[in-house]
Amino acid sequence: MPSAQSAAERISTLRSEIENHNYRYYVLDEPSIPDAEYDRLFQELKALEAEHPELVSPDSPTQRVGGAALAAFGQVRHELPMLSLGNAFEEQQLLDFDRRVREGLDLPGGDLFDAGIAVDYSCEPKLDGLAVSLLYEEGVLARGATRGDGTTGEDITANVRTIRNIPLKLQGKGWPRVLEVRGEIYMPKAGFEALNARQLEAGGKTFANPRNAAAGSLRQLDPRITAARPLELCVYGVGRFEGELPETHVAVLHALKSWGLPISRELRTATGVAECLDYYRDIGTRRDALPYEIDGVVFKVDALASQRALGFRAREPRWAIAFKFPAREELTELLGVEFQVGRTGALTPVARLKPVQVAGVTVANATLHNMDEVARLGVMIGDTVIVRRAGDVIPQILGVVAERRPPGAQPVHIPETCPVCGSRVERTQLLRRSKGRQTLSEGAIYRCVGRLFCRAQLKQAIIHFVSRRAMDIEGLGDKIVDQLVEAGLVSSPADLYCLTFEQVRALEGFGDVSAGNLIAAIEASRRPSLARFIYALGIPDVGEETAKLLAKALGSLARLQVALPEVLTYLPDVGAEVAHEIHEFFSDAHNRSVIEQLQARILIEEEGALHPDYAAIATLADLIDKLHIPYVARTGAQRLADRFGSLAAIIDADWLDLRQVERLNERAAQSVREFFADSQNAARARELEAQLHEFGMHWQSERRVAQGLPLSGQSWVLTGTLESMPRDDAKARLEALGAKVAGSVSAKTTAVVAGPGAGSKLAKAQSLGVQLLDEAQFLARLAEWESASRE
Ligand code: D41
Repeated sequence: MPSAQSAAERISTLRSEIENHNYRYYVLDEPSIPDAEYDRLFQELKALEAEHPELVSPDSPTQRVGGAALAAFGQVRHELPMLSLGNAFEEQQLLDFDRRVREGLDLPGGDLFDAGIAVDYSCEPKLDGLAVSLLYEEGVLARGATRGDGTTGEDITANVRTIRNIPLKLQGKGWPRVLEVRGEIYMPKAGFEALNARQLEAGGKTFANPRNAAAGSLRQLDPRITAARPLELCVYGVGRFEGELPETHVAVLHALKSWGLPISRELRTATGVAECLDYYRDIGTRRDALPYEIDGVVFKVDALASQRALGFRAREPRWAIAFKFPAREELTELLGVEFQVGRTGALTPVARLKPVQVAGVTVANATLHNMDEVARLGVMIGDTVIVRRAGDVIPQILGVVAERRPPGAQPVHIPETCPVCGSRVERTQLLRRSKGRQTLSEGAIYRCVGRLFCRAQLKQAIIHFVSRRAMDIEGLGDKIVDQLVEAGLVSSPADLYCLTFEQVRALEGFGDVSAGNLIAAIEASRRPSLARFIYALGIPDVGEETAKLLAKALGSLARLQVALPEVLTYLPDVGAEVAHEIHEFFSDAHNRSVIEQLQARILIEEEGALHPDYAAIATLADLIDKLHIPYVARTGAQRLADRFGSLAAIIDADWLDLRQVERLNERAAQSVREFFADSQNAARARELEAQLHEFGMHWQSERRVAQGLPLSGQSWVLTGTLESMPRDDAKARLEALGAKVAGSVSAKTTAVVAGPGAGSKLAKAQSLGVQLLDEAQFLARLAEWESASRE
């Protein structure tokens, strides 16, 4: 037990160590210790502070989790007003700015090619967030405030304390005794995506863009909410200070960085306006790749003496200007909604817009994703909507301007019949599980039931079937697929293999050579691997990775075709929904007949045998669990398995036997009895057991996977970029330790390694509470396990 004295010393050491690691991590971007080590220091500090509450101080790193909620924000008067920034939207406006600067400084003139006497400018990206002021007194964060109207803002001290890259104490020495810094609080793109995914999952409101998300997160009266939001600070200037600072803007920012404050990694100096333009263009080309949203760049006269000489006009400094990028969001009118039919028959609502220029491109269509999205946006035909176009992605509708809804606005309805083939449109069912029971609920996706009778689905199915990663029929592009279908030559993928040279030759645009090439390419695709073939079938939710897994695990198409959905879920990475889709696909008579025709015309290369990795992994408890007996969860299933040892014994068990199962409650016991009293259920259970046997997936009392390797039986997911090694290497190293590396996150996932740029998988892992590791933590663990397994 440390004495109060030594506890105080240790607390102080821990705090400065942690602050120092934060600085290396957030400001220098050079993590100095593995995250696991950081966590240990942090936990030790927390424990010590819990023992000695009198030693807790607001600048302790443990205080970032957010304290008590406020009733309202206080007001803060900025002693030095927070100025606004003038804007330039065109090159000429920037040249005019530079001319005014030089005139103001009495420098001889020049032009774009002859700079005259060029001015040094600092260049920074213009972050799209919220301007704030942070006050450090004696190096300790004393107050945080929003910019407000520039004169008065709101006191958000409790909230800014929760932001990880804001130092609670300044590092190093030489900082002014009083130092007010100014910067932008923003939400990085990845954090924004993850937050929205989380909000959606939790039924909360989503944010239209990272800026709104940052504003909404900062304006929380409860700092614990802010603490859970991925906000960051970037400092771009200094307000009030008492002490010494360097004499140029860039040098000031570097000094701030040395004191632990985060500044832009893109900060540069430019000599003359021509170099400013180079900077603008360079950042413009990298805009999409930056991890945060920017809406332009900011140029500032670098010499502070020149800044003072230039002064301000109204509330704008004469020495700074924002050169904006073209806006990515514009307003326009929603003229109508059409429905596109995809490969699986899913109807996608597509917005028809009054054409509008967005970032230099005319936008007339935008995706609305699905009917849930339509409902979430609350969008009606006739509405004024906010459209966004970024990079190459399909334009999106972000929201509706409610005040501008015209009187005649019409709701968006899903059509009752397919707009392409006239078949019925059905709402998809989602599998859900609650209280151990599997139920179907209404999904957001509507599908045309026409399958390959629907031309839209047929064309998409064939485009997918012939694609490079599927059957890889070279030269069979979308346009030719269209021609083949329209000419009535192809009404299923199987028909491709009956095409003749003469039929192709007769199509518009074909000659002897091209027709011959196409026939040869089709010919060359007649011996696909099982994995390619499964992928080519285009089963909903079965991507390339899942197809490979199914091929490897089951070894034959025949086995896949008859596999019960429960049996499929024994495979890693195959969840109940995917299993359901596979089963549905092969239950469809038309699909079966197309496959039969295909099998007569091509030769699928099958392994035949079941892969040993996937055999003998089932346990009796797993099997019982998969029966989804109401009120019997995984632990209940385990207890039944332990007590009875075989499925037959459980089916035959009477009430007394069941009541004797330790710690199985009465309701569960009752439910088991009722379940097996239904002969269909009993038959289904026996069928499942028989199929597992047939497939060689015998259960054992203990999971065989518990043997040997440190990660046996674990399922890992890698997402985002890894900086220290290619992803394939990481995968190989995990596999060498016995883990499986899966392509998607599920409740079965052991851990997710998330690098920069991680998006939906990270969000899913967070929502499922799956263990998350960053690269540093991952590397540390890998090293531990690898050395353990060498011993
Ligand atoms: O990144 C920004 N959003 C940014 C904003 C920046 N890099 N520099 C800025 N510099 C200033 C002056 C020149 C007035 C110190 C700013 C802003 N102002 C600003 N942000 C919001 C209002 C003004």
